[in-house]
Amino acid sequence: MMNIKMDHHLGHNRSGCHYGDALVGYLRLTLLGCLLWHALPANAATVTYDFNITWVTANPDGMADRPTIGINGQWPVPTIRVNKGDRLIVNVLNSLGNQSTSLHFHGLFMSGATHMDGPVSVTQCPIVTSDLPFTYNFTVDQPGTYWYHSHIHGQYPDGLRGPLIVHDPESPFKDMYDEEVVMTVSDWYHDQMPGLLGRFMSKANPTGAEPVPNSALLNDTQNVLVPLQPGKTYLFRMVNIGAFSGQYIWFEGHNMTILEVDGVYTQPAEAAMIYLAAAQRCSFLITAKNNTSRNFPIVASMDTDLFDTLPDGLNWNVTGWLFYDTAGPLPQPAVVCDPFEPFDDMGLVPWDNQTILGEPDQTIALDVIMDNLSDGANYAFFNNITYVAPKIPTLYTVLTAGEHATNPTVYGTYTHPFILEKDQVVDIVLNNLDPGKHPFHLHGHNFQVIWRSPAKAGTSAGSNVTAADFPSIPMRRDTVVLNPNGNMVLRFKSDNPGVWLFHCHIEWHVQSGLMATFIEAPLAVQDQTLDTLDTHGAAGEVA
Ligand SMILES: *[C@@H]1O[C@H](CO)[C@@H](O)[C@H](O)[C@H]1NC(C)=O
Ligand SMILES: *[C@@H]1O[C@H](CO)[C@@H](O)[C@H](O)[C@H]1NC(C)=O
Ligand SMILES: *[C@@H]1O[C@H](CO)[C@@H](O)[C@H](O)[C@H]1NC(C)=O
Ligand SMILES: *[C@@H]1O[C@H](CO)[C@@H](O)[C@H](O)[C@H]1NC(C)=O
Ligand SMILES: *[C@@H]1O[C@H](CO)[C@@H](O)[C@H](O)[C@H]1NC(C)=O
Ligand SMILES: [Cu+2]
Repeated sequence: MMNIKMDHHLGHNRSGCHYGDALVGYLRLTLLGCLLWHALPANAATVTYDFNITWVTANPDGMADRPTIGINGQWPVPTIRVNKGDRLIVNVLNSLGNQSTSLHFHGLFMSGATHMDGPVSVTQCPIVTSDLPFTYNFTVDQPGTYWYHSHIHGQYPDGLRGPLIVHDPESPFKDMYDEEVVMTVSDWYHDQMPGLLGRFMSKANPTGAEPVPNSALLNDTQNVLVPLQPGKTYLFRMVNIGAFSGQYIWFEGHNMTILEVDGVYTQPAEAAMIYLAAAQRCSFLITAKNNTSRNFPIVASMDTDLFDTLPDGLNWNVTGWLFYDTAGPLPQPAVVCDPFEPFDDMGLVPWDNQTILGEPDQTIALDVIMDNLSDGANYAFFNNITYVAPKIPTLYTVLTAGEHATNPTVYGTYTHPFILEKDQVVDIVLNNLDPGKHPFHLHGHNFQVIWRSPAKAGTSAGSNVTAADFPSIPMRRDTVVLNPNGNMVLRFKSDNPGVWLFHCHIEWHVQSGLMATFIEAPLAVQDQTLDTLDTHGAAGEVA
Protein backbone atom coordinates (compact mmCIF):
# COMPACT_ATOMS: atom_id res chain seq x y z
CA MET A 1 0.00 0.00 0.00
CA MET A 2 2.82 2.40 0.77
CA ASN A 3 4.36 1.66 -2.60
CA ILE A 4 1.64 3.45 -4.49
CA LYS A 5 3.07 6.64 -5.91
CA MET A 6 1.35 9.68 -7.24
CA ASP A 7 4.13 10.32 -9.75
CA HIS A 8 3.00 9.75 -13.26
CA HIS A 9 6.35 9.70 -15.05
CA LEU A 10 4.84 11.60 -17.91
CA GLY A 11 6.69 11.56 -21.18
CA HIS A 12 7.77 14.64 -23.03
CA ASN A 13 4.92 16.18 -24.87
CA ARG A 14 5.46 19.47 -26.61
CA SER A 15 1.77 20.26 -26.46
CA GLY A 16 2.21 21.55 -22.97
CA CYS A 17 0.53 20.88 -19.70
CA HIS A 18 -0.13 17.57 -18.03
CA TYR A 19 -2.33 18.89 -15.29
CA GLY A 20 -5.26 16.99 -16.74
CA ASP A 21 -3.29 13.76 -16.51
CA ALA A 22 -2.33 14.49 -12.93
CA LEU A 23 -5.94 15.16 -12.09
CA VAL A 24 -7.06 11.95 -13.75
CA GLY A 25 -4.38 10.15 -11.75
CA TYR A 26 -5.69 11.71 -8.58
CA LEU A 27 -9.25 10.70 -9.35
CA ARG A 28 -8.15 7.19 -10.23
CA LEU A 29 -6.25 6.94 -6.99
CA THR A 30 -9.16 8.09 -4.87
CA LEU A 31 -11.24 5.37 -6.52
CA LEU A 32 -8.71 2.74 -5.47
CA GLY A 33 -10.43 2.53 -2.15
CA CYS A 34 -11.44 4.43 0.90
CA LEU A 35 -8.84 2.60 2.95
CA LEU A 36 -6.09 4.49 1.15
CA TRP A 37 -7.37 7.95 1.20
CA HIS A 38 -6.65 8.80 4.76
CA ALA A 39 -3.14 7.43 4.57
CA LEU A 40 -1.99 9.41 1.53
CA PRO A 41 -1.91 13.17 1.03
CA ALA A 42 -4.81 13.46 -1.37
CA ASN A 43 -3.19 16.18 -3.45
CA ALA A 44 0.49 15.18 -3.57
CA ALA A 45 0.72 14.69 -7.31
CA THR A 46 3.56 15.43 -9.67
CA VAL A 47 2.50 18.03 -12.22
CA THR A 48 4.68 18.31 -15.31
CA TYR A 49 4.85 21.10 -17.87
CA ASP A 50 7.01 20.94 -20.99
CA PHE A 51 7.83 24.47 -22.09
CA ASN A 52 9.44 25.05 -25.46
CA ILE A 53 10.42 28.75 -25.42
CA THR A 54 10.13 30.31 -28.87
CA TRP A 55 9.59 33.60 -30.65
CA VAL A 56 6.05 34.24 -31.81
CA THR A 57 4.30 37.35 -33.15
CA ALA A 58 1.79 39.10 -30.90
CA ASN A 59 -0.28 42.27 -31.04
CA PRO A 60 -2.31 42.40 -27.82
CA ASP A 61 -3.23 46.10 -28.02
CA GLY A 62 -4.05 46.04 -31.73
CA MET A 63 -1.44 48.71 -32.45
CA ALA A 64 1.72 46.83 -33.41
CA ASP A 65 2.80 43.33 -34.35
CA ARG A 66 5.99 42.52 -32.49
CA PRO A 67 8.26 39.55 -31.84
CA THR A 68 7.20 38.17 -28.46
CA ILE A 69 8.51 35.30 -26.35
CA GLY A 70 5.92 32.51 -26.26
CA ILE A 71 5.69 28.96 -24.99
CA ASN A 72 4.96 25.99 -27.23
CA GLY A 73 4.24 28.39 -30.09
CA GLN A 74 1.65 30.36 -28.13
CA TRP A 75 1.28 33.68 -26.43
CA PRO A 76 -0.21 34.50 -23.91
CA VAL A 77 1.80 31.84 -22.16
CA PRO A 78 -0.01 29.13 -20.17
CA THR A 79 -1.18 29.46 -16.58
CA ILE A 80 0.59 26.94 -14.34
CA ARG A 81 -1.85 25.24 -11.95
CA VAL A 82 -0.93 22.93 -9.09
CA ASN A 83 -2.41 21.87 -5.78
CA LYS A 84 -0.72 22.74 -2.52
CA GLY A 85 1.71 19.91 -1.75
CA ASP A 86 2.31 18.95 -5.38
CA ARG A 87 5.69 18.48 -6.96
CA LEU A 88 6.03 20.80 -9.96
CA ILE A 89 8.31 19.84 -12.84
CA VAL A 90 8.89 22.38 -15.60
CA ASN A 91 11.10 21.22 -18.45
CA VAL A 92 12.40 24.35 -20.16
CA LEU A 93 13.71 24.01 -23.68
CA ASN A 94 15.23 27.20 -25.05
CA SER A 95 14.50 27.46 -28.78
CA LEU A 96 14.87 31.25 -28.99
CA GLY A 97 18.11 31.00 -30.93
CA ASN A 98 19.35 34.48 -30.03
CA GLN A 99 18.79 34.80 -26.25
CA SER A 100 19.43 32.79 -23.11
CA THR A 101 16.65 32.35 -20.59
CA SER A 102 15.60 31.07 -17.14
CA LEU A 103 12.41 30.88 -15.08
CA HIS A 104 11.72 32.22 -11.59
CA PHE A 105 8.58 31.13 -9.74
CA HIS A 106 7.75 34.35 -7.97
CA GLY A 107 6.75 34.04 -4.32
CA LEU A 108 7.47 30.33 -3.91
CA PHE A 109 9.86 29.65 -1.04
CA MET A 110 11.86 26.90 -2.78
CA SER A 111 12.60 25.36 0.62
CA GLY A 112 15.60 23.09 0.30
CA ALA A 113 15.69 23.90 -3.42
CA THR A 114 17.40 27.28 -3.76
CA HIS A 115 19.05 25.93 -6.94
CA MET A 116 15.56 25.91 -8.52
CA ASP A 117 14.85 29.60 -7.85
CA GLY A 118 15.81 30.79 -11.33
CA PRO A 119 17.73 34.08 -11.25
CA VAL A 120 20.70 33.79 -13.57
CA SER A 121 24.11 34.51 -12.00
CA VAL A 122 22.54 34.03 -8.57
CA THR A 123 21.37 30.42 -8.40
CA GLN A 124 22.01 29.14 -11.91
CA CYS A 125 23.70 29.63 -15.25
CA PRO A 126 21.62 30.81 -18.21
CA ILE A 127 19.60 28.23 -20.10
CA VAL A 128 21.12 28.47 -23.55
CA THR A 129 19.51 27.54 -26.83
CA SER A 130 19.97 23.79 -27.20
CA ASP A 131 17.99 20.62 -27.65
CA LEU A 132 18.37 19.68 -23.97
CA PRO A 133 15.81 20.99 -21.51
CA PHE A 134 16.68 22.40 -18.10
CA THR A 135 14.40 20.81 -15.51
CA TYR A 136 12.93 22.82 -12.65
CA ASN A 137 11.79 20.37 -9.99
CA PHE A 138 10.44 21.39 -6.59
CA THR A 139 7.48 20.95 -4.27
CA VAL A 140 4.94 23.71 -3.71
CA ASP A 141 3.74 24.05 -0.13
CA GLN A 142 2.06 27.45 -0.21
CA PRO A 143 -1.47 28.21 -1.40
CA GLY A 144 -2.51 31.17 -3.50
CA THR A 145 -1.74 33.39 -6.46
CA TYR A 146 1.77 33.52 -7.88
CA TRP A 147 3.43 33.94 -11.26
CA TYR A 148 6.45 32.78 -13.18
CA HIS A 149 8.79 34.86 -15.29
CA SER A 150 12.17 34.94 -16.91
CA HIS A 151 14.91 36.18 -14.57
CA ILE A 152 17.67 37.19 -16.94
CA HIS A 153 18.64 40.43 -18.73
CA GLY A 154 15.31 42.23 -18.36
CA GLN A 155 13.68 39.60 -20.58
CA TYR A 156 10.23 38.98 -19.10
CA PRO A 157 8.51 42.11 -20.49
CA ASP A 158 9.10 40.63 -23.96
CA GLY A 159 6.39 38.10 -23.07
CA LEU A 160 7.85 35.36 -20.87
CA ARG A 161 5.59 35.82 -17.83
CA GLY A 162 2.35 34.14 -16.72
CA PRO A 163 0.23 33.23 -13.70
CA LEU A 164 0.97 30.32 -11.37
CA ILE A 165 -2.01 29.26 -9.25
CA VAL A 166 -1.71 27.00 -6.22
CA HIS A 167 -5.11 25.57 -5.37
CA ASP A 168 -5.77 24.78 -1.76
CA PRO A 169 -8.35 22.12 -0.97
CA GLU A 170 -8.21 23.40 2.63
CA SER A 171 -8.68 27.08 1.83
CA PRO A 172 -10.63 28.78 4.62
CA PHE A 173 -12.59 30.56 1.86
CA LYS A 174 -13.43 27.61 -0.36
CA ASP A 175 -17.15 27.72 0.46
CA MET A 176 -17.42 31.44 -0.21
CA TYR A 177 -17.34 31.35 -4.02
CA ASP A 178 -18.68 29.42 -6.98
CA GLU A 179 -16.02 30.02 -9.61
CA GLU A 180 -12.52 31.31 -10.04
CA VAL A 181 -11.30 33.89 -12.57
CA VAL A 182 -7.57 34.32 -13.21
CA MET A 183 -6.77 37.73 -14.60
CA THR A 184 -3.50 39.46 -15.32
CA VAL A 185 -2.81 43.15 -15.63
CA SER A 186 0.29 44.52 -17.28
CA ASP A 187 2.02 47.29 -19.13
CA TRP A 188 3.12 46.64 -22.70
CA TYR A 189 5.91 47.90 -24.97
CA HIS A 190 6.01 47.79 -28.75
CA ASP A 191 9.82 47.68 -28.77
CA GLN A 192 11.89 44.77 -27.51
CA MET A 193 13.76 44.97 -24.23
CA PRO A 194 17.34 44.73 -25.54
CA GLY A 195 16.89 47.94 -27.56
CA LEU A 196 14.93 49.70 -24.83
CA LEU A 197 17.54 48.76 -22.22
CA GLY A 198 20.35 50.05 -24.40
CA ARG A 199 18.64 53.43 -24.66
CA PHE A 200 17.69 53.46 -20.97
CA MET A 201 21.20 52.70 -19.68
CA SER A 202 23.05 55.28 -21.74
CA LYS A 203 24.68 58.66 -21.40
CA ALA A 204 21.95 59.96 -23.69
CA ASN A 205 19.55 59.30 -20.78
CA PRO A 206 21.42 60.81 -17.82
CA THR A 207 18.28 61.28 -15.70
CA GLY A 208 17.44 57.58 -15.92
CA ALA A 209 13.99 58.23 -17.39
CA GLU A 210 12.36 54.82 -17.76
CA PRO A 211 10.78 53.96 -21.11
CA VAL A 212 7.04 54.70 -20.91
CA PRO A 213 4.86 51.74 -21.86
CA ASN A 214 2.79 51.95 -25.05
CA SER A 215 -0.35 50.58 -23.46
CA ALA A 216 -1.95 48.67 -20.63
CA LEU A 217 -3.37 45.16 -20.91
CA LEU A 218 -5.97 43.17 -19.00
CA ASN A 219 -5.38 39.45 -19.40
CA ASP A 220 -2.86 40.18 -22.17
CA THR A 221 -5.49 41.88 -24.32
CA GLN A 222 -7.87 44.83 -24.34
CA ASN A 223 -11.67 44.77 -24.06
CA VAL A 224 -11.68 41.41 -22.25
CA LEU A 225 -15.14 40.07 -21.45
CA VAL A 226 -15.59 38.24 -18.14
CA PRO A 227 -18.88 36.33 -18.29
CA LEU A 228 -20.73 36.44 -14.96
CA GLN A 229 -23.87 34.57 -14.03
CA PRO A 230 -26.41 36.26 -11.79
CA GLY A 231 -26.29 35.33 -8.15
CA LYS A 232 -22.87 33.66 -8.30
CA THR A 233 -19.78 34.72 -6.39
CA TYR A 234 -16.41 34.72 -8.12
CA LEU A 235 -12.89 34.54 -6.76
CA PHE A 236 -10.75 36.83 -8.92
CA ARG A 237 -7.04 36.11 -8.82
CA MET A 238 -5.32 39.19 -10.12
CA VAL A 239 -1.59 39.37 -10.93
CA ASN A 240 0.42 42.37 -12.12
CA ILE A 241 2.83 40.69 -14.54
CA GLY A 242 4.05 44.06 -15.86
CA ALA A 243 7.58 45.40 -16.17
CA PHE A 244 7.21 48.80 -14.61
CA SER A 245 3.85 50.32 -13.94
CA GLY A 246 1.66 49.86 -10.89
CA GLN A 247 -2.04 49.76 -11.76
CA TYR A 248 -5.19 51.10 -10.13
CA ILE A 249 -8.00 48.58 -10.63
CA TRP A 250 -11.74 48.92 -10.11
CA PHE A 251 -15.01 47.29 -11.14
CA GLU A 252 -17.93 49.63 -11.70
CA GLY A 253 -20.92 48.77 -9.56
CA HIS A 254 -19.09 46.04 -7.61
CA ASN A 255 -16.94 46.01 -4.50
CA MET A 256 -14.06 43.62 -3.95
CA THR A 257 -13.62 41.51 -0.83
CA ILE A 258 -9.88 40.94 -0.50
CA LEU A 259 -8.94 37.46 0.76
CA GLU A 260 -5.28 37.06 -0.19
CA VAL A 261 -2.22 39.10 -1.10
CA ASP A 262 0.93 37.48 -2.51
CA GLY A 263 -0.06 34.02 -1.24
CA VAL A 264 -0.96 35.20 2.27
CA TYR A 265 -4.62 34.71 3.24
CA THR A 266 -6.11 37.79 4.90
CA GLN A 267 -9.12 38.59 7.01
CA PRO A 268 -11.75 39.61 4.43
CA ALA A 269 -11.44 43.33 3.61
CA GLU A 270 -13.76 45.45 1.47
CA ALA A 271 -12.25 47.59 -1.27
CA ALA A 272 -13.65 49.78 -4.03
CA MET A 273 -10.26 50.16 -5.75
CA ILE A 274 -6.94 48.36 -5.36
CA TYR A 275 -3.39 49.20 -6.43
CA LEU A 276 -1.18 46.40 -7.71
CA ALA A 277 2.49 47.20 -8.20
CA ALA A 278 4.57 45.18 -10.64
CA ALA A 279 4.75 41.59 -9.27
CA GLN A 280 2.01 41.99 -6.66
CA ARG A 281 -1.04 39.73 -6.51
CA CYS A 282 -4.44 40.02 -4.89
CA SER A 283 -7.38 37.66 -4.80
CA PHE A 284 -10.82 38.96 -3.99
CA LEU A 285 -14.48 38.05 -4.21
CA ILE A 286 -16.85 39.74 -6.64
CA THR A 287 -20.50 38.98 -6.00
CA ALA A 288 -22.50 39.05 -9.21
CA LYS A 289 -25.70 41.07 -9.48
CA ASN A 290 -28.87 39.02 -9.36
CA ASN A 291 -29.97 40.16 -12.80
CA THR A 292 -28.43 40.48 -16.25
CA SER A 293 -29.79 43.92 -17.10
CA ARG A 294 -26.43 45.50 -17.99
CA ASN A 295 -22.68 45.07 -18.36
CA PHE A 296 -20.15 46.82 -16.09
CA PRO A 297 -16.69 48.21 -17.03
CA ILE A 298 -13.53 46.85 -15.42
CA VAL A 299 -10.78 49.47 -15.49
CA ALA A 300 -7.03 49.23 -14.94
CA SER A 301 -5.20 52.54 -14.98
CA MET A 302 -1.42 52.72 -15.08
CA ASP A 303 0.19 54.80 -12.33
CA THR A 304 1.40 57.75 -14.37
CA ASP A 305 3.31 59.14 -11.37
CA LEU A 306 5.97 56.63 -12.38
CA PHE A 307 6.35 58.12 -15.85
CA ASP A 308 8.75 61.00 -16.48
CA THR A 309 6.69 62.05 -19.51
CA LEU A 310 3.19 61.39 -20.82
CA PRO A 311 3.67 60.86 -24.55
CA ASP A 312 0.99 62.33 -26.81
CA GLY A 313 -1.74 59.87 -27.58
CA LEU A 314 -0.85 57.47 -24.74
CA ASN A 315 -3.89 55.72 -23.30
CA TRP A 316 -2.77 54.62 -19.87
CA ASN A 317 -6.12 52.94 -19.14
CA VAL A 318 -7.40 49.56 -20.26
CA THR A 319 -11.01 48.48 -20.09
CA GLY A 320 -12.80 45.14 -19.87
CA TRP A 321 -16.35 44.24 -18.84
CA LEU A 322 -18.19 42.13 -16.34
CA PHE A 323 -20.34 40.56 -19.00
CA TYR A 324 -23.88 39.78 -17.89
CA ASP A 325 -25.97 40.78 -20.89
CA THR A 326 -24.63 39.13 -24.01
CA ALA A 327 -26.93 41.20 -26.20
CA GLY A 328 -26.41 44.48 -24.34
CA PRO A 329 -23.98 47.34 -24.97
CA LEU A 330 -20.49 47.64 -23.45
CA PRO A 331 -20.64 51.02 -21.71
CA GLN A 332 -17.57 53.25 -21.59
CA PRO A 333 -16.18 53.62 -18.06
CA ALA A 334 -17.19 56.72 -16.15
CA VAL A 335 -14.31 59.19 -15.85
CA VAL A 336 -13.02 59.28 -12.28
CA CYS A 337 -12.17 62.89 -11.46
CA ASP A 338 -11.23 62.57 -7.78
CA PRO A 339 -7.70 61.55 -6.88
CA PHE A 340 -7.51 57.78 -6.73
CA GLU A 341 -7.74 56.33 -3.24
CA PRO A 342 -6.89 52.66 -3.51
CA PHE A 343 -7.16 50.28 -0.57
CA ASP A 344 -4.10 50.60 1.70
CA ASP A 345 -2.55 47.14 2.03
CA MET A 346 -1.06 48.13 5.42
CA GLY A 347 -4.60 47.70 6.74
CA LEU A 348 -4.69 43.98 5.94
CA VAL A 349 -4.52 41.37 8.71
CA PRO A 350 -3.17 37.92 7.84
CA TRP A 351 -5.75 35.16 8.33
CA ASP A 352 -3.35 33.18 10.51
CA ASN A 353 -2.96 36.16 12.87
CA GLN A 354 0.81 35.68 12.95
CA THR A 355 2.09 38.18 15.50
CA ILE A 356 5.06 40.45 15.01
CA LEU A 357 8.38 38.61 15.23
CA GLY A 358 10.61 39.55 18.17
CA GLU A 359 13.41 42.09 18.24
CA PRO A 360 15.80 41.74 15.28
CA ASP A 361 19.10 39.88 15.60
CA GLN A 362 20.38 41.62 12.47
CA THR A 363 19.37 44.87 10.80
CA ILE A 364 20.19 45.62 7.18
CA ALA A 365 19.83 49.32 6.43
CA LEU A 366 19.59 50.24 2.77
CA ASP A 367 19.38 53.70 1.25
CA VAL A 368 17.83 53.78 -2.23
CA ILE A 369 19.79 56.18 -4.42
CA MET A 370 19.82 57.03 -8.12
CA ASP A 371 23.04 58.53 -9.45
CA ASN A 372 25.31 58.70 -12.47
CA LEU A 373 28.56 56.82 -12.95
CA SER A 374 31.44 57.92 -15.13
CA ASP A 375 29.90 56.38 -18.27
CA GLY A 376 27.20 59.04 -17.98
CA ALA A 377 24.36 56.56 -17.49
CA ASN A 378 22.05 56.59 -14.48
CA TYR A 379 22.37 53.73 -11.98
CA ALA A 380 20.43 52.63 -8.92
CA PHE A 381 22.24 52.00 -5.64
CA PHE A 382 21.62 50.41 -2.28
CA ASN A 383 23.89 52.58 -0.11
CA ASN A 384 26.96 53.00 -2.31
CA ILE A 385 26.66 49.79 -4.33
CA THR A 386 25.00 49.20 -7.68
CA TYR A 387 24.61 45.45 -8.28
CA VAL A 388 26.81 43.79 -10.88
CA ALA A 389 26.19 40.12 -11.65
CA PRO A 390 29.11 37.82 -10.82
CA LYS A 391 30.64 35.61 -13.51
CA ILE A 392 30.05 32.56 -11.31
CA PRO A 393 26.55 32.24 -9.85
CA THR A 394 26.61 33.14 -6.16
CA LEU A 395 25.15 29.76 -5.19
CA TYR A 396 28.12 27.97 -6.81
CA THR A 397 30.47 30.09 -4.73
CA VAL A 398 28.55 29.01 -1.61
CA LEU A 399 28.95 25.38 -2.67
CA THR A 400 32.68 25.61 -3.40
CA ALA A 401 33.93 28.02 -0.73
CA GLY A 402 33.83 25.55 2.18
CA GLU A 403 34.00 27.31 5.53
CA HIS A 404 34.76 30.63 3.80
CA ALA A 405 31.15 30.68 2.57
CA THR A 406 30.28 32.69 5.69
CA ASN A 407 32.70 35.46 4.67
CA PRO A 408 30.89 38.02 2.49
CA THR A 409 34.05 39.06 0.67
CA VAL A 410 34.20 35.77 -1.27
CA TYR A 411 31.05 36.80 -3.16
CA GLY A 412 32.47 40.07 -4.50
CA THR A 413 31.58 43.57 -3.35
CA TYR A 414 29.23 44.29 -6.23
CA THR A 415 26.86 41.38 -5.61
CA HIS A 416 26.18 43.35 -2.40
CA PRO A 417 26.20 40.22 -0.24
CA PHE A 418 24.67 39.97 3.24
CA ILE A 419 25.26 36.79 5.24
CA LEU A 420 22.30 35.75 7.39
CA GLU A 421 22.63 33.20 10.16
CA LYS A 422 20.06 30.46 10.50
CA ASP A 423 16.80 31.25 12.33
CA GLN A 424 17.43 34.86 13.15
CA VAL A 425 14.98 37.71 13.05
CA VAL A 426 16.14 40.09 10.33
CA ASP A 427 14.99 43.66 9.72
CA ILE A 428 15.44 45.39 6.39
CA VAL A 429 15.25 49.14 6.85
CA LEU A 430 14.74 50.97 3.58
CA ASN A 431 15.19 54.70 3.14
CA ASN A 432 14.05 56.02 -0.20
CA LEU A 433 16.23 58.98 -1.22
CA ASP A 434 14.48 58.92 -4.59
CA PRO A 435 11.15 60.61 -5.43
CA GLY A 436 9.83 57.45 -7.15
CA LYS A 437 7.87 54.44 -5.85
CA HIS A 438 9.75 51.14 -5.74
CA PRO A 439 8.07 47.74 -5.24
CA PHE A 440 10.58 45.65 -3.27
CA HIS A 441 10.64 41.87 -3.46
CA LEU A 442 12.54 39.27 -1.45
CA HIS A 443 13.05 35.81 -2.93
CA GLY A 444 12.56 32.74 -0.72
CA HIS A 445 10.38 34.51 1.86
CA ASN A 446 7.51 36.75 2.60
CA PHE A 447 8.00 39.46 5.20
CA GLN A 448 6.05 41.33 7.82
CA VAL A 449 5.73 44.99 6.83
CA ILE A 450 6.10 46.46 10.30
CA TRP A 451 6.43 50.09 9.26
CA ARG A 452 5.82 52.12 6.13
CA SER A 453 5.67 55.89 5.94
CA PRO A 454 2.41 56.98 4.27
CA ALA A 455 2.19 57.70 0.57
CA LYS A 456 2.47 61.46 0.67
CA ALA A 457 4.49 61.92 3.85
CA GLY A 458 7.88 61.90 2.08
CA THR A 459 10.90 62.48 4.28
CA SER A 460 8.83 64.09 7.01
CA ALA A 461 7.61 60.78 8.45
CA GLY A 462 9.27 57.89 10.12
CA SER A 463 12.57 59.23 11.39
CA ASN A 464 11.60 58.58 15.01
CA VAL A 465 9.80 55.28 14.60
CA THR A 466 9.92 52.98 17.63
CA ALA A 467 8.56 49.52 18.36
CA ALA A 468 5.46 51.21 19.80
CA ASP A 469 4.55 52.25 16.24
CA PHE A 470 4.53 48.67 14.95
CA PRO A 471 1.28 46.71 14.59
CA SER A 472 0.92 43.59 16.73
CA ILE A 473 -0.25 41.56 13.70
CA PRO A 474 1.54 43.03 10.68
CA MET A 475 0.55 42.64 7.07
CA ARG A 476 2.66 40.04 5.26
CA ARG A 477 3.45 39.70 1.55
CA ASP A 478 6.42 39.18 -0.77
CA THR A 479 6.37 42.45 -2.72
CA VAL A 480 5.64 45.84 -1.19
CA VAL A 481 5.76 49.43 -2.41
CA LEU A 482 8.24 51.82 -0.81
CA ASN A 483 6.75 55.31 -1.08
CA PRO A 484 8.48 58.31 -2.70
CA ASN A 485 11.14 59.67 -0.32
CA GLY A 486 9.60 57.43 2.32
CA ASN A 487 10.87 54.63 4.49
CA MET A 488 9.88 51.13 5.47
CA VAL A 489 10.85 48.29 7.82
CA LEU A 490 10.43 44.66 6.72
CA ARG A 491 10.91 41.82 9.21
CA PHE A 492 11.35 38.12 8.51
CA LYS A 493 12.92 35.00 9.98
CA SER A 494 15.94 33.50 8.25
CA ASP A 495 14.52 29.97 8.33
CA ASN A 496 15.09 29.09 4.65
CA PRO A 497 18.75 28.38 3.80
CA GLY A 498 19.48 29.61 0.29
CA VAL A 499 20.74 32.41 -1.90
CA TRP A 500 17.96 34.96 -2.24
CA LEU A 501 17.84 38.22 -4.14
CA PHE A 502 16.31 41.32 -2.62
CA HIS A 503 15.40 43.82 -5.32
CA CYS A 504 13.08 46.40 -6.75
CA HIS A 505 10.69 44.65 -9.15
CA ILE A 506 10.67 47.44 -11.71
CA GLU A 507 12.60 45.68 -14.45
CA TRP A 508 14.44 48.90 -15.38
CA HIS A 509 15.79 49.18 -11.85
CA VAL A 510 16.82 45.52 -11.77
CA GLN A 511 18.98 46.34 -14.76
CA SER A 512 20.31 49.57 -13.26
CA GLY A 513 21.42 47.70 -10.12
CA LEU A 514 18.80 47.97 -7.36
CA MET A 515 19.55 44.50 -5.99
CA ALA A 516 21.33 42.87 -3.07
CA THR A 517 22.11 39.21 -2.39
CA PHE A 518 21.06 37.55 0.87
CA ILE A 519 23.15 34.46 1.55
CA GLU A 520 21.13 32.70 4.19
CA ALA A 521 22.77 30.01 6.34
CA PRO A 522 25.44 29.17 3.71
CA LEU A 523 26.80 26.12 5.54
CA ALA A 524 23.27 24.68 5.69
CA VAL A 525 22.92 25.44 1.97
CA GLN A 526 26.05 23.37 1.34
CA ASP A 527 24.55 20.44 3.26
CA GLN A 528 21.12 20.53 1.68
CA THR A 529 22.11 21.30 -1.90
CA LEU A 530 25.09 18.97 -2.14
CA ASP A 531 22.87 16.25 -0.67
CA THR A 532 20.26 16.84 -3.34
CA LEU A 533 22.81 16.81 -6.12
CA ASP A 534 24.59 13.68 -4.86
CA THR A 535 21.50 11.66 -4.11
CA HIS A 536 19.72 12.34 -7.33
CA GLY A 537 22.62 12.75 -9.69
CA ALA A 538 21.23 16.06 -10.84
CA ALA A 539 24.51 17.93 -11.03
CA GLY A 540 23.99 18.46 -14.73
CA GLU A 541 20.93 20.52 -14.00
CA VAL A 542 22.78 23.24 -12.22
CA ALA A 543 25.89 23.16 -14.35
C1 LIG B 1 12.45 15.55 -9.08
O1 LIG B 1 13.06 15.48 -7.79
C2 LIG B 1 12.68 14.31 -7.07
C3 LIG B 1 13.23 14.44 -5.66
O2 LIG B 1 14.56 14.79 -5.68
C4 LIG B 1 13.19 13.09 -7.79
O3 LIG B 1 12.80 11.93 -7.10
C5 LIG B 1 12.59 13.05 -9.20
O4 LIG B 1 13.15 12.00 -9.92
C6 LIG B 1 12.88 14.37 -9.93
N1 LIG B 1 12.14 14.36 -11.18
C7 LIG B 1 12.67 14.80 -12.33
C8 LIG B 1 11.80 14.73 -13.52
O5 LIG B 1 13.79 15.26 -12.40
C1 LIG C 1 -7.36 35.06 -18.93
O1 LIG C 1 -6.56 34.26 -19.76
C2 LIG C 1 -6.40 32.93 -19.31
C3 LIG C 1 -5.53 32.21 -20.30
O2 LIG C 1 -4.45 32.97 -20.70
C4 LIG C 1 -7.72 32.23 -19.23
O3 LIG C 1 -7.54 30.96 -18.65
C5 LIG C 1 -8.64 33.05 -18.36
O4 LIG C 1 -9.92 32.46 -18.38
C6 LIG C 1 -8.74 34.45 -18.87
N1 LIG C 1 -9.53 35.22 -17.98
C7 LIG C 1 -10.52 35.97 -18.41
C8 LIG C 1 -11.22 36.74 -17.35
O5 LIG C 1 -10.82 36.06 -19.59
C1 LIG D 1 -31.76 41.51 -6.24
O1 LIG D 1 -30.94 42.56 -5.82
C2 LIG D 1 -31.62 43.68 -5.33
C3 LIG D 1 -30.62 44.79 -5.13
O2 LIG D 1 -29.39 44.30 -4.72
C4 LIG D 1 -32.33 43.29 -4.07
O3 LIG D 1 -33.04 44.40 -3.55
C5 LIG D 1 -33.31 42.19 -4.39
O4 LIG D 1 -33.91 41.74 -3.21
C6 LIG D 1 -32.59 41.02 -5.06
N1 LIG D 1 -33.55 40.05 -5.51
C7 LIG D 1 -33.42 38.77 -5.28
C8 LIG D 1 -34.50 37.90 -5.87
O5 LIG D 1 -32.47 38.29 -4.67
C1 LIG E 1 -7.89 57.21 -17.66
O1 LIG E 1 -8.89 57.12 -16.67
C2 LIG E 1 -8.87 58.16 -15.72
C3 LIG E 1 -9.91 57.84 -14.67
O2 LIG E 1 -11.18 57.83 -15.20
C4 LIG E 1 -9.11 59.49 -16.41
O3 LIG E 1 -8.99 60.53 -15.49
C5 LIG E 1 -8.10 59.70 -17.52
O4 LIG E 1 -8.39 60.84 -18.24
C6 LIG E 1 -8.08 58.50 -18.45
N1 LIG E 1 -6.97 58.65 -19.40
C7 LIG E 1 -7.15 58.60 -20.70
C8 LIG E 1 -5.96 58.81 -21.55
O5 LIG E 1 -8.24 58.40 -21.19
C1 LIG F 1 30.82 51.82 0.70
O1 LIG F 1 30.95 52.54 1.90
C2 LIG F 1 31.52 51.78 2.96
C3 LIG F 1 31.46 52.62 4.21
O2 LIG F 1 31.95 53.89 3.98
C4 LIG F 1 32.93 51.37 2.58
O3 LIG F 1 33.48 50.58 3.60
C5 LIG F 1 32.86 50.54 1.31
O4 LIG F 1 34.15 50.23 0.86
C6 LIG F 1 32.14 51.31 0.22
N1 LIG F 1 31.92 50.39 -0.90
C7 LIG F 1 32.16 50.73 -2.16
C8 LIG F 1 31.85 49.72 -3.18
O5 LIG F 1 32.59 51.83 -2.48
CU1 LIG G 1 12.55 50.59 -8.49
